[in-house]
Amino acid sequence: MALVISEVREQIGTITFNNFAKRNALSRVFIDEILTALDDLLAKKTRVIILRAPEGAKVWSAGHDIKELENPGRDPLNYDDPLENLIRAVQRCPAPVIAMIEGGVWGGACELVLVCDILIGTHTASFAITPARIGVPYNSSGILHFMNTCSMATIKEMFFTAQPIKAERAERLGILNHLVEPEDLETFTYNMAKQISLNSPLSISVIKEQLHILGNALPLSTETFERIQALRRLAWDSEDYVEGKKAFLEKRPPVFRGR
Ligand code: LCV
Repeated sequence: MALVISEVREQIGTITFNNFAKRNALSRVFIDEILTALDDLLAKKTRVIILRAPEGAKVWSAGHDIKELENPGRDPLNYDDPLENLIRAVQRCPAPVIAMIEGGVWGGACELVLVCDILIGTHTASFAITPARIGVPYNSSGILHFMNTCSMATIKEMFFTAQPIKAERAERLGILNHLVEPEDLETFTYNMAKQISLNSPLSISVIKEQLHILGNALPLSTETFERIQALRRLAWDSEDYVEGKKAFLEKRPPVFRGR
């Protein structure tokens, strides 16, 4: 069964996640299908791309497929991780990508929607970033994506509590561009997509890439980068990461010992 449904209407592409059994957990196979759909839509000169879960979804995406996380002792969010590839593909996509959100957005999926260009959701949308629930370190480019959206205090609360931010607060915090009624979600989203599709795609793609370049323009010395890697190794080498992954697979709360 296809894990994504892709369609085009008046130069507006829609990729619908269709992996409910795993709550749209972003596995390698699922991500490959999303990337193929993205390429196919761009080949068809689509001017706007919408990422969505099926109407009325309780879960937009459960985030990284925990079963596929690297084993403890290795970087679980390394540059070549499939989810990192998807995040970069969305950032580099010349067409604006709109995240149309109903339901919970978990873990790496929260970063995925933050790198989308516009977020439109209903009151069922929520946003949780969860490495602390699994005992993994997040990666620096990912943290920078949060820093480009929210205040440091909001980011610390999200990462430290690993608890969902509800839609109303997410709109106040600038995570959601628009919070709309469920019955208005499609019309509102497609009207905005239509407005964008009538503007200059070249101008939009250049401005999008300028924002991507300037948003990532945070100079780091090599020593600072190496210090960050050493810090991250403390977490991905920890017993806590072993426990976090094991607890998820055993469907029980983790017991972290801080080592
Ligand atoms: C694999 C899953 C998943 C899943 N992976 O349904 O950001 S970081 O650093 O943390 C990064 C590493 C990351 O993104 O980690 C993943 C973070 N995600 C989460 O912590 C969410 C974990 N999932 C849940 O809390 C629940 O599944 C939610 C609340 C999303 C949905 O709950 P619900 O009761 O509707 P189940 O939990 O029963 O899940 C249905 C099936 O989907 C699998 C889960 O193992 C189950 O599979 P089985 O039917 O084979 O048991 N599943 C859910 N999330 N992230 N698999």
